[in-house]
Amino acid sequence: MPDIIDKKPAQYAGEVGRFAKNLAHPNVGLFNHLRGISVVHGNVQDLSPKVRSYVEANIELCQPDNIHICDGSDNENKQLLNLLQQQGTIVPLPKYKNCWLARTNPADTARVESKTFICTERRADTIPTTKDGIKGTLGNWMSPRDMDAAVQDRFNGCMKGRTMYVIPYSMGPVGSPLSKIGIELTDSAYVVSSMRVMTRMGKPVLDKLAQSDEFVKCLHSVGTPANGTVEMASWPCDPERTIILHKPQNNEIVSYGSGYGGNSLLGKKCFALRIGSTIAKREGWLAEHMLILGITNPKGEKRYIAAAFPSACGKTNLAMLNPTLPGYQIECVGDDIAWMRFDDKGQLRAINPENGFFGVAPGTSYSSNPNAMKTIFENTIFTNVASTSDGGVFWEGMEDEVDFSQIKITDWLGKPWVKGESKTPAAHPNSRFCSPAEQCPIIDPAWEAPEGVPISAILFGGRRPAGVPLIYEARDWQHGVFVGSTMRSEATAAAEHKGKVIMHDPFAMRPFFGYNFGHYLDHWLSMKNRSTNLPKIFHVNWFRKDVDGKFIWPGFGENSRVLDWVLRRIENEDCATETAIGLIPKDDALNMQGLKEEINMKELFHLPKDFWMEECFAIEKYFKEQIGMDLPQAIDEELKGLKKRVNNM
Ligand code: OXD
Ligand code: MN
Repeated sequence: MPDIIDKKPAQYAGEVGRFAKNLAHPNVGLFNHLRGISVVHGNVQDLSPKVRSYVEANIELCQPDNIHICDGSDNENKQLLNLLQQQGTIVPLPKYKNCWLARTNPADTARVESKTFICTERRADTIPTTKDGIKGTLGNWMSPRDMDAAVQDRFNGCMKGRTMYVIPYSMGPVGSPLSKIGIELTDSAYVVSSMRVMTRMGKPVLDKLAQSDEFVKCLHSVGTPANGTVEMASWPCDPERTIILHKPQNNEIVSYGSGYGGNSLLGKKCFALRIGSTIAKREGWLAEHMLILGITNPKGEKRYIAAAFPSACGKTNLAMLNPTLPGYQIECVGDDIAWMRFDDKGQLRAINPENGFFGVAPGTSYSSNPNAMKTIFENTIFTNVASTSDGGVFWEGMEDEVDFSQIKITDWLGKPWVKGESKTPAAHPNSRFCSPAEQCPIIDPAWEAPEGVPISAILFGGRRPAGVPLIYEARDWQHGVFVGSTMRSEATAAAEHKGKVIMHDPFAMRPFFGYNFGHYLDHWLSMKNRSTNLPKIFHVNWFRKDVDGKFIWPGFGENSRVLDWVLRRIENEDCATETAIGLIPKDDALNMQGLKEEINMKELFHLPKDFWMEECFAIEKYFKEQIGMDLPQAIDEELKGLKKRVNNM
């Protein structure tokens, strides 16, 4: 009996000739674990020995029926989309070109932070040691033994009857010295099609691996619940036993039970942030939850800015901003993740490791983000948005786009939805579009530059309804690191948290740290020795509300006025004034030219002493309870300094 059976399902018929060649290859004899497995797509000889043994080991564990080695071609993608359609996972959206709608199992709609673990020998390498009785909120730890048991428990035979896809992918442009490679093994064709959008995927990556053989190991299965209903389901998943595991020591990710983006597209949060931050620590760079934008002023001077905001706080909107300030132009490098390192001249340079946008749909409209709207109606997979009777999509925020007298809406659960009558949202609040970045009309010409773009400023921000001004500038790098560590924001729908509680979300990385946050702060602080030309650090808050609960600042395109001030500060223009918390614009220093609305600037920049005393207290408590002994002394000193200045306000 041959090791590999030549069994081609109908949808792979066109590939038979190539497989026949594979089967004749003498190397096939090496694949002892492939006994009885069909290679239904691709060429096993294209896998480097290290990749091959990773695949083999997981074939033995997961016992799939078929192997599909992804080449990233259009043809392959078409076949997969057909398959997904046959399975009922996606439906076409005929109103647009090559767009699809996936409806997930309603129990699988967001990242599951409580089931996400970092696995190290010592707990203290993963999370700070919290005080007795205090639940840590800076990540979850698991021992290697428990991880092995969790994997064995879930993955043994979990792909029986299914196809294992082998996805070779690059985070960052293939071949850039700042890029890294991953191999994701998954039993989900939805994951393959989405990874093709979100990463550079396929043959060029395998070719690259033939030279270097370094890759992050990513194993994913949608899972097989005990009741065995999985094969019937259009969205197979196993929410009860979902688990997302990371082992930094092995550059390894294992994810089970969820098909939802952040849990299953392993290049994104799991690799580019969690494992990425551990690699970055080892290699002396930064892997951050940040958008990257280029901004050109009316004089034609261009700067790049990176900005960290918690999930679903408008990173995509800022990254694609249409400036209202005349003569300014913004171009987008990335909307979610930045990999940054200092070059040999001390210039911080960033790449966007992703290849697409996995953006939150609700709230996206021609008025809030016209550039996103011009990006997402081609070659896009929508997930959990509502659909329209004319073959399109709908979500909260798109009301002006739809003629409700003509068009019927079906909500994300597949039920009829009537504007003004239905009590539940039409689209899930965490519904997404997954679109190629190159389609963005303002994609930056240097967005794929292998050397990255030079970063002149870093912004931190969050949703703060009270007390926090529109913008303030950190006094220096160390103070800026402190500002990042004190970030707080209202909870959003991106994960499983409920309600409008103000959560601490340092560096917008709380769900994404790959190692002990105290050590992460040390790492950020150590960057100051790498350059004499450090970027300036700022904190922004577009979300301050007045006493009537209305936003004081109009936001969106008007945020260009804030960026203009940032640019002028980068040039050291004397347009800032010291306050207890940092530097804010001098009176009249923000360019308000052409702004029609009357803005209460006093209220926008007011620093209530009692609020800031309370804030210092909350930060101190947070540091003591959550970071404890791991808090760097420099950060403690910054807190003391802030308290003193606030006291003297
Ligand atoms: C995201 C997130 O999906 O931060 O980008 O949750
Ligand atoms: Mn994000």
